[in-house]
Amino acid sequence: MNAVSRPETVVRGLEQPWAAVGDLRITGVRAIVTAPEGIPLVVVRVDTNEDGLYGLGCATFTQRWKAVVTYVEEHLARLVVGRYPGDIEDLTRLARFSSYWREGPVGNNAISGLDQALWDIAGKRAGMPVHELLGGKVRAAADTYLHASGADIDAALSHAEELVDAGWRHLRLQVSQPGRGSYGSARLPGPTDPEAPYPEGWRVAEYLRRTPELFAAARERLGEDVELLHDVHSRLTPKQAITLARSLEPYRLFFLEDVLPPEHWDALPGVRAAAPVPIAVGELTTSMTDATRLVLGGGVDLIRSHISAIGGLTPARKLAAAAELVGVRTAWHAPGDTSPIGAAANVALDVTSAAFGIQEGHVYAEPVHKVFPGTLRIQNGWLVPNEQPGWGIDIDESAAARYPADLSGHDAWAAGVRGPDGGLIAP
Ligand code: GCO
Ligand code: MG
Repeated sequence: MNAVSRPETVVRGLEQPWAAVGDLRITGVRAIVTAPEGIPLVVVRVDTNEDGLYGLGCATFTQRWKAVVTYVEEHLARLVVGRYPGDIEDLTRLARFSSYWREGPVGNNAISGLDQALWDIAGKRAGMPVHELLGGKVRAAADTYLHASGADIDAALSHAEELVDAGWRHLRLQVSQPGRGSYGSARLPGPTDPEAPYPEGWRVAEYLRRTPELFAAARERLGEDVELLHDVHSRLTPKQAITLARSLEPYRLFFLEDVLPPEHWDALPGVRAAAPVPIAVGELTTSMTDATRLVLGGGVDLIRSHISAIGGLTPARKLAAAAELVGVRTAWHAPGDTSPIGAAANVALDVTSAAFGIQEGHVYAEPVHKVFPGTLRIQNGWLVPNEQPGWGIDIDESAAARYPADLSGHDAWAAGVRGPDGGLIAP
């Protein structure tokens, strides 16, 4: 057994624990924040002592991106600098255990950035795309869904028709309602109830009435073939969720998302058993424990994790394997607040997992492609992974610097959903 090289830069007690393969070492870990679409994206870059060999990983937690940067640069980097970058599992476990109180979205996003960067480095060293490191394809491409919405039902369906014409086979439909709290569609000006203590309050009764109307009109106008999805966005009680699901039965939804907030996920098995539509939950999972309980607990038909919020590719591939074993399907979260690196990690899972259900898609604006050369482009509704080594995506840091991030506007919206009585509603 050759002597273990113990470079000085590693935190005492965290030296390379076994003989590393050769002299390759991590020399730096730093976060890069950029907002080419106005949405703060966080990417971690891991540098090594091999000239030109570095990796990129997604650590995007839009609402608390400053905390993630601090976690990466002040806490995480020192734990892994000096280590051999091939020990991905050990390095991410060490990163998780080192905070003692582990899990949570800030730490998991930071660790995801490290994790996905190490997978990128592994692919570059092997000369293989990440999906081949994961065992290779079980499908050529990932089918995607996009968001269609409108201030009223007609506008939402006109948007949907445009996306069908552009090649999408799966559409998430959302429609506004008066007041401040509409999710996934434009805010309608004006009060819902001028006499109410909070005149712009979001009214659940109006939502429960308007949503089946939207889908009845959708089937009328779009026909039976298109797959229709809807995001409740954590707004209902278990009974309201069952009422909504039953009202939507005639319209054959592909999935009904986030029917309950995380605080009430224990009620999901009962809701799912009573709901005549597939239930998709999970973007709000902030630990592997949460996500695994959803997959194994009988509460979901599709798991929706934002994979950087559960720690990155390494945990998410285990979650996909668990889903495969129990007949749950994957539908990874990936709207605009997922970086192109994170989107590529989703697709690597999509094309290598038999549990694939659907992939949330986002059509990145051109500035994103300038900042992240190699960003995947959805073609006719399909996402095909790069065949380049690693992710096949780089970052142009000077371009990234042209889009400084401010504090995300989404947190103002997420803290601003109130009912007519003024009470805060889960966003
Ligand atoms: C979705 C999500 C998003 C979230 C957003 C939070 O299904 O895509 O619900 O729309 O609201 O990612 O930052
Ligand atoms: Mg959602």
